[in-house]
Amino acid sequence: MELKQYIEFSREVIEGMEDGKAIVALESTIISHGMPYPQNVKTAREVEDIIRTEGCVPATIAILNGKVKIGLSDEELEYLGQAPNVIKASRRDLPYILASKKDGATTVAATMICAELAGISIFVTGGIGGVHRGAQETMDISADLEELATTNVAVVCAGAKSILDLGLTMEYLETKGVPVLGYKTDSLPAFYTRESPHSVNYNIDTPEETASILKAKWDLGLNGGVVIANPIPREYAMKEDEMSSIIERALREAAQQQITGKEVTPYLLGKVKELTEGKSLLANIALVKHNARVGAEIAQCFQLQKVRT
Ligand code: PSU
Ligand code: MN
Repeated sequence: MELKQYIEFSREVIEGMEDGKAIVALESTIISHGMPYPQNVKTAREVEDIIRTEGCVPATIAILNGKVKIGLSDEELEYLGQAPNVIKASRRDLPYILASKKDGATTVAATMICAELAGISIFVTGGIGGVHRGAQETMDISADLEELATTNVAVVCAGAKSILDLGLTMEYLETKGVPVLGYKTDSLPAFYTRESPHSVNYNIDTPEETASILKAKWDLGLNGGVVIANPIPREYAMKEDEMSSIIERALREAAQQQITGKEVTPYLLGKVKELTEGKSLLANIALVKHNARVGAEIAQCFQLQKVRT
C-alpha cells in the first residue's frame, strides 16, 4: 500500500505483465546525462523498438514529478531528453527526489532498485559505474557496485569504460559475490573496445545458458545482481591506443578542474565525447542497441524458465 503511492506503471508495461511477456528495464541517466539531444531521445526510442521486435516489453525507468515511472510515454521520453533540471539519481538521491516531487534520471543503481520493486529481473544499459582510478585516495567507487551486491537484477552492458580502474572493479565485484559473465567473450569488454587486459569469470554462449545461471543464483537465495558483459559490435569498436590517450587526457582535466562526487562520471563521459569528435557517440548508440537485442533474448529465456517451474 505504502509503496504504491510512489510507483506508476505505463499502460504498455501493465498489459505486457498481464500477458505474461518478458519485461526489460532501461535506465534514464544515459538519456539525460549520457547523450546529447536529440540523439538521446532517438536512441531511447530505437532501443525500445528493438526490445519490442524481440517480443519483449521495454520499461524505461525514471522519476517524474516525484513518481517512479516504470515505462515512459513518448511525451515523457521527449521531456526527459530536454529538461535541464533532471537530477542524476542514484540510491542515495531517491528519497529526496520522491519526497520533493522532482524529476530524476536513474543510474544503474537506482534503475536496479526500481526494477526490483516492479518485479523486473533483466535490465539493459550501456556501461556500469565502478571503482575509479585513484580510488585508493579519493574513495570514488560507484554505488552501482553495492547495488549489484544486493539487488536481484541482471545488468546487460558492454562492460565498463576505462575511465575506471577495471582491475579494481573486478576485485570489488568478486568480493561482493557478483558473477561477471562474458557474452561470447573471455575478456572483460571495455565499452568502446571489445577487450581489456582483464578476464570475465565465465564465457557464456547462449541466452538459455545465461538465463539458467540467473535462475540458479536466485533459486539458491544468493541475492544480488549479475553483470552480463556483451562486447561492442566489431564494426563500431574503437582503437585501443586512441581511446586510452583520450581517457588519460579527460582524467587529467577532471583532476585540474577538481571535479568530485557525482559530477565525476558525467564530466569524464562529456570530455571523452568531445575529444573523439562524436565518434564515441556512434559507438555508444551501436553498443546499447546490441545490448538491447541480447538482453531481450535473455529475458525471453528467463521468462520461459520461470513459467516452467
Ligand atoms: N558509464 C557509462 N555511461 C553512463 C554511465 C556510466 O559509460 O551513462 C552512467 C550510468 O547511469 C551509471 C552512472 O550508473 O553513470 C554511474 O555514475 P557514478 O559513477 O557517479 O556512480
Ligand atoms: Mn562516484
